[in-house]
Amino acid sequence: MQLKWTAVALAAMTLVACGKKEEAAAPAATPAPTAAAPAAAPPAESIVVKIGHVGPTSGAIAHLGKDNELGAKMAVEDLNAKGVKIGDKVAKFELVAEDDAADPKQGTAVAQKLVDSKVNGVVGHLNSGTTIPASKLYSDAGIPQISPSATNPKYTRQGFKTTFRVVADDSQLGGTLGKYAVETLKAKNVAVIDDRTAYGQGVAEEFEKAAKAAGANIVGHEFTTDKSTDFNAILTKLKGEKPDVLFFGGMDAVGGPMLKQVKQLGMNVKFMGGDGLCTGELAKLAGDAVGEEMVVCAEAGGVEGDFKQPLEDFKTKFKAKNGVDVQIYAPYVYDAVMVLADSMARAGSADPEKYLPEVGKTNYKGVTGPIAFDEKGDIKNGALTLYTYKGGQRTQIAVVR
Ligand code: ABU
Repeated sequence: MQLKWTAVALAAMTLVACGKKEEAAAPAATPAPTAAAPAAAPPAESIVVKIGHVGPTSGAIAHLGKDNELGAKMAVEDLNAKGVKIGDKVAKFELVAEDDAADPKQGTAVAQKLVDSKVNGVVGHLNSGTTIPASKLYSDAGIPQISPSATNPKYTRQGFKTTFRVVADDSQLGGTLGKYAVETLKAKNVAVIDDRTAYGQGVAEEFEKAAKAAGANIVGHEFTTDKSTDFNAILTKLKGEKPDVLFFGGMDAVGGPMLKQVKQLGMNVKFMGGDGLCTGELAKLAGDAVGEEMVVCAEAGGVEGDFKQPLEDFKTKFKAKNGVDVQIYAPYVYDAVMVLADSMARAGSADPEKYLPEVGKTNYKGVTGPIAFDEKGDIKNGALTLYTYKGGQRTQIAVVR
């Protein structure tokens, strides 16, 4: 029986279930036997389903890793509260959370740990630089992996059957932002900086390609690292080229301090970036330098119409439960866990070999919108949400496809 997971997830969140009616097979309460009624069937046998989650919960982007991990924790709690049957057994979901510190070596070390502990599926990692090398280990072990945030296209283009992604990729992010810089912001001269990570370099190259194709001059492309704090030399060099737009390929932990130095140098630019920049934390990291509509960035997902309310409700519940706002990808992590559970329920098995084919057939309405995968494992018809910052708050500009 195919469980309708919109109902499962959203009922657990006391949300409207988007028209889905079928009930999850929650374990029934066992009534006491009476003289008039025969004894009820014994409670169904249970199985433990281990969901591995990996993100950087230490280091400069720990705020993002923790955001992701909290999304996974909420999904597991909601699944257990609802009660889910896989085959004829009641599933008890367990979260096995690991920290990769956004470091590729630590990423493969913890991936091997998850493989050795025989997790049934993995959600993660957060960074492309950790997700791509780790994906080989999960693929060799036949364990389905869904990344909620790694956007480098290579992740799903390695020929592995086990790799899936619930967000758009860097070609969409960089491509859309490049076009937006020229067509909407009317940029003529564009400068680029990237942090040389799999994500930062990839998204910056896609941005540059699209901006150039739309007619912009690329007046400079400089490089930094994901640990740098002083950007004066490269910013001074780029300032001399008088760019209208400065695009940064990298994460908020570097982008925030960079933005402060852009302001100190008196550079008159729109500061653009991909999803790694586009977090709630950026306003804190950059302080006043985040400016009023000076930053334009994009999240690699987006909802419209009837799908807006479930996402808003998720964010409200997240805040109430965890005392902090969603940074960016917690709802995508939540949905990725639900997609694994949905696939197991449809397969009637949590054995990775048995349920992996069902992941590819996913047709799930989550809190981040409809989720189905193409032949590579990428989300079909992925959206982006463009944001700016006003009054220190991340503020939506538009959802684009
Ligand atoms: N997509 C931005 C953050 C994660 C990554 O792809 O490295």
